[in-house]
Amino acid sequence: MSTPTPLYIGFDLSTQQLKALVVNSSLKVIHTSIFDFDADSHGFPIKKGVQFNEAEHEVFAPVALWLQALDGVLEGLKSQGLDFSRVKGISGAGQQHGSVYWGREAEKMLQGLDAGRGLEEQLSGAFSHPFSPNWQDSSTQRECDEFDGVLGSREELARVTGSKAHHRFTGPQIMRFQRKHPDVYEKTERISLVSSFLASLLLGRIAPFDISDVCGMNLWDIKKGEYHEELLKLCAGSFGPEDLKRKLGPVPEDGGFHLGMIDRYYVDRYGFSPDCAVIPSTGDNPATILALPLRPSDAMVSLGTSTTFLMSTPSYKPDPATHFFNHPTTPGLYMFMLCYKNGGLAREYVRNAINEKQGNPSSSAPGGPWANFDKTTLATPPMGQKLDSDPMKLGLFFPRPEIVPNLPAGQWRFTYSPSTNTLTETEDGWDHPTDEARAIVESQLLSLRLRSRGLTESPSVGIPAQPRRVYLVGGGSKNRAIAKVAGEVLGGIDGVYKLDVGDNACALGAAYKAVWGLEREPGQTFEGLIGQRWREEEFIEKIADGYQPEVFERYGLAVEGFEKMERAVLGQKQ
Ligand code: XUL
Repeated sequence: MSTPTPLYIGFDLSTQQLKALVVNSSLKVIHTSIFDFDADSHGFPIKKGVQFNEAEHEVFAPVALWLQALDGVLEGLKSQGLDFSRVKGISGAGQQHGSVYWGREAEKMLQGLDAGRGLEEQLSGAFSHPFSPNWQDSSTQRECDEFDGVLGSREELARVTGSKAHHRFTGPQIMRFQRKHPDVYEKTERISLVSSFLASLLLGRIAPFDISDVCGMNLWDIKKGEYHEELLKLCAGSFGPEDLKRKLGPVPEDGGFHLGMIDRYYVDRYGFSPDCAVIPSTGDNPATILALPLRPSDAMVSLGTSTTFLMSTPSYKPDPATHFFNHPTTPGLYMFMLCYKNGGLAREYVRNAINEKQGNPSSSAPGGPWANFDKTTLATPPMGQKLDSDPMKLGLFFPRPEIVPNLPAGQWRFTYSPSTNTLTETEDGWDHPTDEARAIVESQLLSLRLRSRGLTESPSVGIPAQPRRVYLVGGGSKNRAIAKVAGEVLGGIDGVYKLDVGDNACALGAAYKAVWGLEREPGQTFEGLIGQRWREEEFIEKIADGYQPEVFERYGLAVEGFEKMERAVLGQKQ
């Protein structure tokens, strides 16, 4: 009998669920198991995976919930008949920025797990604090102001750590925690990120941070590859930076590093092989760029409730409006990220207004409830310009307060004439809500083009800088009208593609990271190994043309008007 081929697990510990994806060495998905926090957990007063303290703008998750979920998701794989003994390696993705506070007995409890009893029962007492602050938390304005100020400016903080201070970033969160709960902080032996917490459970000891996810803390000096002393000092307050550094632990540089073998608990309880290796888990956004062999000039746009734009790039050009992280696998590369609060929800408002006016499309219409929105978008010329001499229609549509740029909820409509460089705030000439279908898609894409333009390169002489390919993932990637406009606005010399992995991109990226960590030849990059095994025809689909010179140039003029419009609106709010 031939030896069974190896399998790899990628976990995704996100806000609302824990998912496990099992792949083989050819990158094919064999099993998927999901533990949905609201639907499948018992004993936690959660809503969409989290709890709230609205008075203080706190959002947090009970850590014991995740213990219950890990056994639950493994039980799910067991009931599907997974032969755990074939699993050679595991990695994971965790919601970024969240922190877990371990008590003094944690290591002992992790090392003494009994396979006859569940993780929740045995580890609920391992934490000095039972909750993990969540990335949706916004309780840290005071701490953010201090972080932004301590090195002289937000620009300088962004230059050092890759981002200006953000409410959700772990440094400001830890700082507030140590102020609010000094006794608990004092009794905290170690602090994990959600990603390293997951790896710790699997290893049976506290795992180090991942080289990419550590950049979501506002504490890591990216260029120097070490914690920034002054930021540690600020964060730790009277407890001092040395104690905090010890609580945070070391950070191995290699994203494919073997942390060690899976804990005995999983061998005895589920039948894992004692030789199954644990590879560092990373953040969910860094894991997303590992769902395909993304090349440095490719862009990924994740069109979910919010919009994220991800690029892998050799250029480090930090700015307070954007994020830079170390690349999760490839030294010398960085992950560039834009993170918007308004994405799918904002488009849905316009879609509903259009359906109200035009009548709901039949449920069998291609595009479903989006049929009218799509038709209207495609029937409207770029920027609503019927004639070249017409002014461009540009707008901002934020049903929720936005981070990029930092503006309260609101809607603003303008016209812009590039020939005279005239920008006017007006609703004259706007046909509501018809003109808004194309305008909202353009508005979201123009913002991406504006903020990524310093990172793209010219593909060949005479062709303007742009991404090579644009990959769309997430719910909105099904929408062909958005794909078409994405190609027109962003370009993409090789076209616009859909990565057909549904909501699985981060778990898949984590599983691929495990494959790479275990099967790489010495010196072989992630992109090299995954690129060799990647079956393009099966995994992606070209859904729209990319670069079209005339319209790309026209949107180039629109970007200038768009930038002016943002500045005008920001000016009104000051
Ligand atoms: C990124 C961020 C979110 C979470 C979602 O900075 O806060 O995308 O990672 O889990």
